[in-house]
Amino acid sequence: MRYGHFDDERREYVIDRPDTPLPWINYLGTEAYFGIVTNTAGGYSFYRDAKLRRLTRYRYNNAPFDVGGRYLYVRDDATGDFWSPSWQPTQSELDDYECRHGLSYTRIAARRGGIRAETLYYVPLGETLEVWRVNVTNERDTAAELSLFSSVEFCLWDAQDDATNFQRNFSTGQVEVDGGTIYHKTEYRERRDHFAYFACSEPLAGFDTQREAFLGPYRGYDQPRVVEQGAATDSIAHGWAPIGSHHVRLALQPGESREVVFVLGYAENPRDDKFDPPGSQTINKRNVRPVIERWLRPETVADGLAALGDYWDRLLGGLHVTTPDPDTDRMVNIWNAYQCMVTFNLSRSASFYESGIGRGMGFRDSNQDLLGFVHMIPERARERILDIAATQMATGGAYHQYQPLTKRGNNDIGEGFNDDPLWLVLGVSAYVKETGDESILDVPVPFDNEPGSEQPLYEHLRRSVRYTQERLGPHGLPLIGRADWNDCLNLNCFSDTPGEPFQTTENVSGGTAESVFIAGQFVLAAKELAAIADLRGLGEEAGEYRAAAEKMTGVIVEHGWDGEWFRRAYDFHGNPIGSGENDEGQIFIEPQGMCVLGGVGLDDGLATRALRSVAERLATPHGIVLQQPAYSSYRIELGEISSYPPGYKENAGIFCHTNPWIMIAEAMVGNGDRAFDYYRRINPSAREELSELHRCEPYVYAQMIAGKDAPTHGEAKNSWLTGTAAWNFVAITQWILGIRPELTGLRIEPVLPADWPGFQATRAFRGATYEITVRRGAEAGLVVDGERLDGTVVPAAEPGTVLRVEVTVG
Ligand code: BGC
Ligand code: IFM
Repeated sequence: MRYGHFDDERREYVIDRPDTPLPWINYLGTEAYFGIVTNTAGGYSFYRDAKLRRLTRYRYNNAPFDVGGRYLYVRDDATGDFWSPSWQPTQSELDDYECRHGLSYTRIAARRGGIRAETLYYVPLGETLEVWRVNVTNERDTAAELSLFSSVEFCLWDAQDDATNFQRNFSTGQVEVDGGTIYHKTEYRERRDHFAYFACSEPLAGFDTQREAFLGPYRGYDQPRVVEQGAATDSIAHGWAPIGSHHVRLALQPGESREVVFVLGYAENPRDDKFDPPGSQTINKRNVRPVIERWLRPETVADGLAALGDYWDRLLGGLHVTTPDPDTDRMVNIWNAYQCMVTFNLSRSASFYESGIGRGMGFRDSNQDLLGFVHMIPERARERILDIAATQMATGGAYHQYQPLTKRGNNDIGEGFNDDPLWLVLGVSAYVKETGDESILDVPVPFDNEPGSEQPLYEHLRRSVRYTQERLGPHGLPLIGRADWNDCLNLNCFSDTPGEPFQTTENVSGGTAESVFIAGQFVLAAKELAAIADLRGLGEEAGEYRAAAEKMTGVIVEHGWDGEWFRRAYDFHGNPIGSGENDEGQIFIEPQGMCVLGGVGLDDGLATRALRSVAERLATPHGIVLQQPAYSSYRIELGEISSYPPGYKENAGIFCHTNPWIMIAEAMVGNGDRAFDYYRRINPSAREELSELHRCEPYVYAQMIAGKDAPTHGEAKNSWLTGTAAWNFVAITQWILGIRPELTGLRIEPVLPADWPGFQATRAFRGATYEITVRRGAEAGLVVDGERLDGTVVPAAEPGTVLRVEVTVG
């Protein structure tokens, strides 16, 4: 069953009933000001940092899940009937409802009793504000006297403090209302130099800024007293819960429409120019007033929306494919690319599953997000790489996370996830392959943001690789530390008293447990760095990296091979994990993917055997589970992985991030059928028909789908902010369709399903455009502008050129 459909022409997903199984969300904002918006106008907004600069409030773990947001109320002043044109929060019966989630905008339209209201929400490029454009139409054959009420609930900036520190916060709230604009200025008088504003294009019949006055005692947003009574109270918040609500009266003739614009924004004033007049308690509005006036004008709003469309045309224009599979096309051309951009912007901070008050930007996560994004905005990828690298330590180790606002390593999490540093090599390598910009390698970047410690970025990469080499365990495999990619595989839990294992934060990163996954990742990263070293004329050094990769490959084959698949790890006691010797957790997906990605097992048949084991033991119709058999009970020597019930998350869930590694590995061994089959199993668009089971949005990947051991097998969770987005994009575009940037040019080496006759693609690469046609033929070959080339790499062309590339695959 579906809850909507794709409108590919308009690049929208159209939801046609409001009661989706879970909130189906979208993101507003592309640069600094962001908002989450659900299909019922729920969600919240923030400036740069979802934790520290939260504009609007969200109450966590609420029931229903999706409550609190950018709510409007339409009231028929003749009858007193009022309703929400986004269904929530009044849940009034609607004659019509439609939500269109587009690229960085959402449009929600509804009709009741002959009145239609359509609201467009978006954040204009280059601004720190969001626009709500409401069109109210009287479709009756009689005149209508209506009231329109807006509402937002302000967050007192630090979202964590806002949700907990009531003894203080109930007394700090402050607002100002000036010329119909509501200014939220809590703590502006002392520790803050920023404020929020909420403005309306129409003359007001009234306003409210105190929640209690707007809602009335013991009422929620589903029945605000002010709306019920049809009259605002002009309340001014002193403490308690500042809100913003405008009351506009609309008299509409039959067929008449009225456009009302609301603008919610964020502004900062220089510290020495906060007040007007200086020394008063009144916000200086000189800078912000013209911005507000401009964005309240309908022409500006229309132009801003068009500019946003152009922006997405530009971003998505770099890769366009036409294949025999519409689900592939719409994910590659629109939604997967869009999700990559969103994950790049937000890392893992704010979604309906990430609270925005939890984690910062992940070192590991952001490097992987780059892989799906670098072809769209290379400049921002460059900037991100330099930010991430500056949080690396001189040892080569890395803070696991950093705060986006300060760009500083997050001490709460610290280091010791021993895979972290190697992701930097893979991220930088992807950037250089895409752009050809070697100059980034020479940029001086500090360690731990310490001024004076700057070294060229290339030196950071060296230290990343050395970090692994200096931390090898008893078998010569890399030490795992606190965990590797699998955060929940915590193998350094040991006991001082034999038979009584326990875990402390001191011992988790100090132990001797080893990771076959990191070993595979090391082989991959060392080979990538060797190629970069060659590029820099450091042939000898390149040779050392290749030798190190070869040596580690030998160690993997000797100690990491279990007979039919790659082992996962060795625990603190030296016992293998992910081995036929284990009673549970005999085979894990991660090393089967990552070792093959590193090239391990390609020439001796191990890769093929490992992949056959994946197909036999881990694959399900809903995707490939992380391991089997699931852990049936908690085991302290394995840590958090065994704390999840079987079938969920790292304990044998379908952890979608890992599936593309297997797709890539299958493509590497030439199995296009299996690669594409795995791709389709988790492609959200291909799962649209299963929406009742899948439950998450059909237009973006979720982190996890419940595995076969779970009673809810096939149900997705944690949509949007996941490395799944970038890796699936890489798997389908670079390995199955085979259009792969390399240091020397654009490789085109498709590994297609047998029943595909071919496909077409347009790919921008280093300023040139490649018009690619792939066909089946008896003899494989590559023809560029009529000339046959050896191999499968098209050398980088002059910027501005258009190349016609014809590829024949066997
Ligand atoms: C786990 C969390 C853990 C997080 C850290 C998640 O996959 O479920 O428990 O804290 O990773 O990144
Ligand atoms: O690899 C991690 C990621 O960094 C955060 N989410 C979970 C993944 C697997 O544990």
